Amino acid sequence: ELRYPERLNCATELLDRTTDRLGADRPAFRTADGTVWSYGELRGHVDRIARVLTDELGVVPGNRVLLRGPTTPWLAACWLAVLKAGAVAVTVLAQQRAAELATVCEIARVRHALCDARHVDDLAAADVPGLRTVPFGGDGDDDLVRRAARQPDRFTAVDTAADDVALIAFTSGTTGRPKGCMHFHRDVLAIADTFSAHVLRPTPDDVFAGSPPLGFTFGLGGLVVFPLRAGASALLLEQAGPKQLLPAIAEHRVSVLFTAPTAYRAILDEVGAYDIGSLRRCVSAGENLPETTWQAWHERTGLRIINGIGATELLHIFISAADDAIRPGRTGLPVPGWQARVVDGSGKPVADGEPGLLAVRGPVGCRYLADPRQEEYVRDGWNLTGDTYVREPDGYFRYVARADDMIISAGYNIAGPEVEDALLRHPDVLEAAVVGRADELRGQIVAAHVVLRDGVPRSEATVALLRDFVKGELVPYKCPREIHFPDALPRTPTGKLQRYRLRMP
Ligand code: 3SK
Repeated sequence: ELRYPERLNCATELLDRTTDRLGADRPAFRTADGTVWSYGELRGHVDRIARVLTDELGVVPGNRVLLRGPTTPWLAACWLAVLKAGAVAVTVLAQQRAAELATVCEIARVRHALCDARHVDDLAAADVPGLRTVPFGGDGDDDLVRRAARQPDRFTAVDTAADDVALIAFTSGTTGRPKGCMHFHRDVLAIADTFSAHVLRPTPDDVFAGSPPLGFTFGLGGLVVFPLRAGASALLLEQAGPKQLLPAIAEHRVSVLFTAPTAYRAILDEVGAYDIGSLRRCVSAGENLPETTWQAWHERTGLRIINGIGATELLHIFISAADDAIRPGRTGLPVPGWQARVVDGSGKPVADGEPGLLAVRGPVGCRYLADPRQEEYVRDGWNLTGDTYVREPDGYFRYVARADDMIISAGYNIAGPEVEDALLRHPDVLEAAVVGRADELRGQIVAAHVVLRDGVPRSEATVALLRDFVKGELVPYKCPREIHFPDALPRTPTGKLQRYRLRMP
């Protein structure tokens, strides 16, 4: 069981304790252009920003401060400074637009925003009453970086309680009004002391990098919390698409990679052209990792992807496995410190091998900010993630589908991801999403949306080829009755597939 002192400031633990333990000269953050911030420099920036917050902007403990921008050391420094000042960081994505920002500010009662100077327009357009926005990284005299440079470089962190709120992370899911998930100072350390400590087991020499942005807790954990807790460094990439990842890994000797299954597939064909010998950990989360993708990556690189399931509600990954414990096609085992089971609609555990709802509990729990959906997510102390899973007799957890993504066709239950995995085994298929579409006769039919590799014709012949292929892989009732060939699949800014858009007629 994790034990933390009653008084705890997670930013002090991540930054000051690590600096005191390992020395101020070690690298903390790197950027693509070769800039390196040591732990000592990072601490100086963070303390000066914290002083601007408290002494110039009048931020007091408990105030909510919005943070918005691409993945940069300045954004990460602002996050740490807000926490050191005892305020609450409200994280959003740089891509989120005015209407969504206005909703987030209203729900979280945000009065201050620290925003990358290149992204202030949408925030201004959100027209939040009473919001004071301070840009950073611009050339104005009121820019946060300039203001901070005029401050002394030491700030004594506010004496927060371990269960004071540190972070409000928003999840919009794939549709619906955004929900703010409140997380305590101790929760931030708990994700490092469970998933990172037990599965990644990082050392101070590790270099972390990846594609999820800091406004998504997958990225915040993987690129800030885990490296700082371990005294390691992180390469913070503003552009972290498939084109940038491989050259960045090669040039900066990245050893721990965080990205999503789509990115692993997208970089597969290019991977042989780069020296990625520095990589020792490849983490995949944010979406189901098909076994086909795991095998293809393993064949090309010799590396075993660490699969994981996490949630904004629970901050980070709670089921996973590393090294010899990895089973391709399975998510893994509950991370030490976490418990997981599969239950029916009334919360009763189902037998191993039977599909049901995933229920988890551990050091971090879901706490929606003023949202009645809390009662649906947490039942009897267990968090219901909305995923259908099977616990196999050996204790491993296997993903089936999102609970509301099961397709029921002519009385058969069909899991879209199983059909997607079958389609992905065909060499012409780059991406696949399988959903149920309403049908008078069968209730639903299986509809596949397939992104083809360059040069493959979008023709009836390809439809027939893929249908025959799936029939050879799966029982025929799972074969898609419809196959569409879009240019790309609809995704949220964090890369999650928006299946509801595919279900629309
Ligand atoms: O939403 C997710 O899938 C996720 C995965 C890993 C860590 C955090 C999150 C929110």
